[in-house]
Amino acid sequence: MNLWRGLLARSPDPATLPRLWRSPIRGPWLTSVFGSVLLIGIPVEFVTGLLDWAAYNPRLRGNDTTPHHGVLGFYLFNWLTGPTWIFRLSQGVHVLLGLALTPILLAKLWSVIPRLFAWPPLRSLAHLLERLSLLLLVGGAVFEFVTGIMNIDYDYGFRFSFYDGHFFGAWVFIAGFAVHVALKTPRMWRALRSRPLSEELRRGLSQTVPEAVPDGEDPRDSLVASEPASPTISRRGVLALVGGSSLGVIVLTAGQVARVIDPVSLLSPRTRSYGSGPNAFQVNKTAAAVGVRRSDTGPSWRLELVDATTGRTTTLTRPDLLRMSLVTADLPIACVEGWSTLQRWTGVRLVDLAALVGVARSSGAHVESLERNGAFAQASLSGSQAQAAESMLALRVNGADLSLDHGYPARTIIPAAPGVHNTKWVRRITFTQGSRR
Ligand SMILES: Nc1nc2c(c(=O)[nH]1)N[C@H]1C(S)=C(S)[C@@H](COP(=O)(O)O)O[C@H]1N2
Ligand SMILES: [Mo]
Repeated sequence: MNLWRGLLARSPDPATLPRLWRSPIRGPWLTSVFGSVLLIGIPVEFVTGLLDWAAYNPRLRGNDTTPHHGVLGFYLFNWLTGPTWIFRLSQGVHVLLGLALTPILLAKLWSVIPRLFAWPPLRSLAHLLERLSLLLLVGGAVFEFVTGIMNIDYDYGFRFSFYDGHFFGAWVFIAGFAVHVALKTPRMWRALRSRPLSEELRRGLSQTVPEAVPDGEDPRDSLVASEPASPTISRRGVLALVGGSSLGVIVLTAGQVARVIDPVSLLSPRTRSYGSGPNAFQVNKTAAAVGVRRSDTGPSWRLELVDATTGRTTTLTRPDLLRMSLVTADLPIACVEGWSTLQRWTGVRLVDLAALVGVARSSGAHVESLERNGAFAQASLSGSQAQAAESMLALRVNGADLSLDHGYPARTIIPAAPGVHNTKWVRRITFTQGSRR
């Protein structure tokens, strides 16, 4: 109690704080405009994020990079094998929208910053709970945006797994978000109705005056500055600035998702050149980076096929594989880091490989790489992925042999799956027998 009284006694002169935050355009209306965009955008981020996580098939052996997810895995379902662009879409939306929302999130935080320093910090139990939800909300938002952007940027500067952090962070963030929405939506509607957007867009700098403090609101609790400075930018100017930043981010980043506007994709770390020719497209990890040697992939390379139930095993050389009936399909690689690419792959169907060890209906497959320790050196596939007509062990791309960096001698290509399921430098595939009816 003494400590509390001491803190209150030390509280800064109430007259000095408002002077720090004097922008005349701060107010419930501006905050609500940014808030309404986030109100739509954040749930889309949450849903596409959960879909992306389901796409990893975290229940299958070796795929679960997020242990102890417990009840949070309640919604998991078998990821789709078509349409083939579906993961490209959900992942692309997640990354692009997340980047586009970043300037809006920053603007929203700027617009409420005086409230984050409100004094005294705690007044009642209800007030305490609201501040706690704000901690989850603001902390969660900043954490999710920072880890997401770092991941897109190849920058794994944090000590924990990106999957674990981004996944658990999303649940913390959405909890704070839900409380915040429940508390603030009525106020948001009122504020939005107080100044129609069309009218506001007609007001230039000279007509930019502070908002009125809403009826019944203590001026000390208001977003409206108590001692506003004269305006240096109109509200429509701020909206243009923030909206323009979002559009700019989309234009500069879309290249790595769609590769339609390569030369301007300045923000995309993956649009560096990969030379020319059939194998000139993104490489996630090079053979050298993961210690796969050319000698392991030469004539001595063998593909091992195993029936997990009977233990039956077959080995094949690359010429053996090339003599089998081959399929060609245009399939994307869509990486969680936000880039995707569509290429023409040629290889042997996984169903034909399963048949070689006597598995007519596989309920799953486990694919292992020559690579020894990497997190993506193996992947488990669901039954529907193992049986999909387009799932293949690719040997060639765009009419040429795979390059070493794209997985020579052979790699899996799974329709509609996240990039990590397209294991490079495959050495063994173990099929599980499906239950016979
Ligand atoms: N053995 C092995 N396979 C792998 C990876 C890896 O690091 N090692 N990376 C995966 C990831 S995350 C992606 S997005 C794709 C990228 O394929 P690419 O490098 O041919 O474009 O390969 C997948 N297959
Ligand atoms: Mo990836």
